[in-house]
Amino acid sequence: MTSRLSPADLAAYERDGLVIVRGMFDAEETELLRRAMEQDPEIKDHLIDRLDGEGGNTRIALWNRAGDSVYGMAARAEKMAHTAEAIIGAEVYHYQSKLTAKEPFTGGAWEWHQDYGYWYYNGCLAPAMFSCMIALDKTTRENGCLQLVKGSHKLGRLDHVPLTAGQNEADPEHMKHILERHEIVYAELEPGDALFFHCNTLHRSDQNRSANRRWTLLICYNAVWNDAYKREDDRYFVPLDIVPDAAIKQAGLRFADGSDQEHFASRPFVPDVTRLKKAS
Ligand SMILES: O=C(O)CCC(=O)C(=O)O
Repeated sequence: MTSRLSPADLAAYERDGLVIVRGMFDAEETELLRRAMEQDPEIKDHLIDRLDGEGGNTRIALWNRAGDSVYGMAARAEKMAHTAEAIIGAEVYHYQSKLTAKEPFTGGAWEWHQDYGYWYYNGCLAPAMFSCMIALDKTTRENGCLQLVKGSHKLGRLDHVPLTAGQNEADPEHMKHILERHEIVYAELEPGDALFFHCNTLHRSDQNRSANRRWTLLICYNAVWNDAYKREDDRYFVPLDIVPDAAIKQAGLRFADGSDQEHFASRPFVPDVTRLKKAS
């Protein structure tokens, strides 16, 4: 096992629902990932504008399979896969990857939500899932770094309500009380740092009003035993072909090959959270 989490890191993750690993990707690996996100024609072709309803915009690209590109290798590398297995305590598969690109001055905000507030609707029965946010640029309070509510993964899955066409938010009434009782952590990261956070950890981010770009790559894993029961959402179990860490640098600036091995998505998944109310 080449998990990058020490027993103390794992204990912190269990307690707080988040942990940061500094330098998860070294300078060369981070540069390859950054340039791939900037230059890969498949990423460019699948960029979607995610408007925040307040004039801001995050450009996102989403894909569901870890392929042979350099960013596929990052998701398949032993250091990521074994860290994921240590967090989940079982075999994992790649659930989704996402570029969230906040440009200077215009980058959009994200309101408080849990990823499991969305993923539950993909047919994953348990919150045995998490995200890893890899900083491609320095992330700061000024350029809209991720904010997380420490320990909120222990609150369970909250109700989410519609906010904009592309965004649901955690029940604002509960949020008011949660924020009175819990600390907010600002995930200020250097390029190559990785933030691991539980799928029930509440998180949000501010608009980027600064002159500095804030691009991050999110790689998400699910427990194999928690495979989505829905097949139409394209995030069901496909074995994770784990590769040595060296495969990232060996891939160099290898882009997607155009065969859609990655299963790029054409739109974000935003569940109709009013559905159950309508049915009753
Ligand atoms: O990139 C960000 O600031 C937020 C991303 C996020 O919350 C998500 O993808 O669920």
